[in-house]
Amino acid sequence: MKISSNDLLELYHLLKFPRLIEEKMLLLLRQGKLSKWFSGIGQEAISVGSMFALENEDVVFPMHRNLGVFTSRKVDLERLFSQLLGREGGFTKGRDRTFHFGAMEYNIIGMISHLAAMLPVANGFALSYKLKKEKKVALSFIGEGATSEGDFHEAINLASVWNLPVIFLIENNGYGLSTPSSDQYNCKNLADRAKGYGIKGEIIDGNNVLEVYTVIKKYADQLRINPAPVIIEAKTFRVRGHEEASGIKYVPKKLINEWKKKDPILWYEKYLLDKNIINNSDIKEFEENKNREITSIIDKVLIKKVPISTVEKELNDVFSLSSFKEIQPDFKSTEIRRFVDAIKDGLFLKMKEDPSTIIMGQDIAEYGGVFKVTEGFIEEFGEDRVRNTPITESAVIGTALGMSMQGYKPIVEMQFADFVSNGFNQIVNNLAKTHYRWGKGVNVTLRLPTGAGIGAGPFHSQSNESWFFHTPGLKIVYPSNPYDAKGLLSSSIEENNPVLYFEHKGLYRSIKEEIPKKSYNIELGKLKIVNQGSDLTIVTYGMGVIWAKEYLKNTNYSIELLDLRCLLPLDLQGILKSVKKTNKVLVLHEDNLTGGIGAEISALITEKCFEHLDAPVVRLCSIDTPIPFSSNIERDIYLPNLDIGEKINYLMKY
Ligand SMILES: Cc1ncc(C[n+]2csc(CCOP(=O)(O)OP(=O)(O)O)c2C)c(N)n1
Repeated sequence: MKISSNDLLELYHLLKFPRLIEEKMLLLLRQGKLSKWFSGIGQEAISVGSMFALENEDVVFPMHRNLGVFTSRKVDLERLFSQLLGREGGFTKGRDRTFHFGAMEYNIIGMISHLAAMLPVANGFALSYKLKKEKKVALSFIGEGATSEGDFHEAINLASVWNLPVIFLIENNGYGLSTPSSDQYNCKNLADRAKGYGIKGEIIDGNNVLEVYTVIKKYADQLRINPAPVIIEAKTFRVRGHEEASGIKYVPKKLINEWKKKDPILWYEKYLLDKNIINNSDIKEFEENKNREITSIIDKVLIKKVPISTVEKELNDVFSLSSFKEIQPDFKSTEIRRFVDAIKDGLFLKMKEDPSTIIMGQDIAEYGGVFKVTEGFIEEFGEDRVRNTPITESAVIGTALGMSMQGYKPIVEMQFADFVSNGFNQIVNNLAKTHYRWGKGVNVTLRLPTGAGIGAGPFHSQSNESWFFHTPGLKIVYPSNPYDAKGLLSSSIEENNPVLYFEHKGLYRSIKEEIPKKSYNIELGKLKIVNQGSDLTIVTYGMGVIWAKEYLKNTNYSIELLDLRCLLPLDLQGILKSVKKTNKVLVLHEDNLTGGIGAEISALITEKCFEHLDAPVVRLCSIDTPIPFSSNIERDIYLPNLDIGEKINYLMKY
C-alpha cells in the first residue's frame, strides 16, 4: 500500500502526541495531581495506526491503554484532560475513572471495567450498520488477558454467525496485570483462534505503525464490502507496570530492555529520518510545540473545580426521562386472548408499527420460541428483524445495547428467565449504568419467561426479579393478566431505559380475558387496585395476584388487593394510600423470602406509615430453598399460596 509523504508525516505526529501527553501525565502523577494512570507507552502504534486506517464514522471501543484513540480522533483536548484529571467539564460528570469514558460525537464508546464487556456492544453497532446498509465497521480493542473472558468468545462467535463487520483487535502486551500470557492461554497465537470461529485472523507487529495501519485498512476496506469479523493480534509489550502504582518487579528486566529497543516511536522516527521525510530539528520543533500546547491546557484544567453534584442531580441522571404518550384502549373492537396471546399480539403490533423494533433470542425464528410467542413472526417480518441467536445470552444483550445506541429498539427473549444469569454483567453493569455514566438512554427490553408451578425444577422455574431490583438504572415490569401484559409490553418497548419484562409461564395458557385488538399502552410504575377493601391490604404481583384472587372468592374479610404490575418504578404512594386505609398488610410473592421484593416493600411501609399499622407487616413468600423438581414438593412445600388463609387470619386477629 502506497502512503504519501504527507500521510507518513501526519501519522508521525499522531503517533508521537500520546507519548508526549503520557510523559506529562507521569509527571503529574508523581506530583500527586493525577489519581491513577494506565500506561500505553510502547503500544501507541496500535491505537494510532488503527485509527489512521479507519474513517471517523467508524465506531471504536478503546480500552485503558488507548489514549492514542482519543488523540487521533482529535477529541477536544480541554475536555479530555478534564476527564483524565478528574475536573469539571470532562465526559462523565466525574462519574467514571480515567479511561472509562466515551465520546459518541467522535464515535468512541467508553469501556467499563469488565474488560471484554464492550465486545458484544461492538457487535450491536456492526449489526446496525449492516441492517441500515451503511458501509461502516466497528473496531474493538481487547487485551490478551481479557480474551479469556466469556464475552470474548460469545461476541466473536455471534459476529461470525451473523457476518458482522467487526475488527477484534487484540493488543498482546505479554502480561495481564502480573499474569504472563503463558498462564493466560494455552495456544501459540491468539489469532489462531480465528479458524475455530470460522473467520480470518492475522498477526501483526504492534510496534510497527505502518503495518498496523496497512493491515487494519486492508480489513476495514474488505469489511465494508463483505461484512465479516476478523481477529487481529498485535504483538507488543507492556514496558511499564499494569498501572503506575503497582510496580513491575515480576517482569524480567531483560525482556523490558529488549522491547524498549523496539519502541514504536524510535522505529518510526528512524524510518522517516532515513527517508528524509523529517529531520532532527523537525522532531525537536514538534516536541516543543506540542509540549507547550499540552502544558497550557493542563494548566488551564488544573485550576478547574473537581465535579460537584447534589443528590437530586445524581438521582435524576440514573434514568433517561420517560416520554410516555398514552394510547387509549379501543374497547369497541375486542377479543378473548390468553396471557401468551396478549404478549404475542403486543409484540406483533409493535413490530408492525415500528421498523426500529427487532427481536433476538434462541429458537425464536422458524421454531417460534419455546413458548411459541413469536410463532409466525419470521414470515411476517423477515430474518433481519426476527433473529435466532446462538446460546449466547451475554453477547446478545450486549449487542442489543449497541443497537439501541444506533436507534433500534431491540427486544431480547431469554428462553427461560433462569438463563439471564449468563447475561447478568451486561444487564447490571452495561445496560443499567450507561445513562448515568454518559447520558445515553438505553432502549432494550428483555422478555423473561419466569416462575414455578409447572414442575420444571431449579433451573427453569426461578423468580429472579430481585436479582435486578437492587440495581439502579433498571425498570422491572411484571404483569398478571392479558390486558396489562399487552399494554405494559407496548410501553416497555417504547421506554428509553432498560426494561426487564417478566412473564409468568404458569399464566401463559391458564388465564384469558377480553382485550382490545388494537394497540394501547399503560404507564409504567402505576399499580392496579384489583379489589377494593377495608380490613387488610394484599400487596402482590404476577402469580400472587391469581392466588389472592382465588382466596378472595371464599372469604368474608374486606380485602384490598393491589397488583403492583411494575416493581421498578414502584408505586409507593399507591401502596401507602391503601395501607393507611386498611392498617394491615400482607406482602405476597412467589419468589423466596430472604432479600425478596417483599422485604423492601415491608421496610418502606414500616418506615413511611408506621403510625397507621395495626399489625406487623407480614410477608408470605416461597421458602428459602432452590425450587424443587417434584411437583408435589413444589406445590405443597415450596410455594406459599396454601398459607394465604392462615396468614390473613393471623393478621385479622392481631
Ligand atoms: C472481569 C474483570 N476481571 C478482572 C479485572 C481486573 N483487571 C483489570 S485490568 C486486568 C488485566 C488485563 O489484562 P489485559 O486484558 O491483557 O490488558 P492489559 O492491561 O495488559 O492492557 C485485570 C485482571 C477486570 N477489570 N475485569
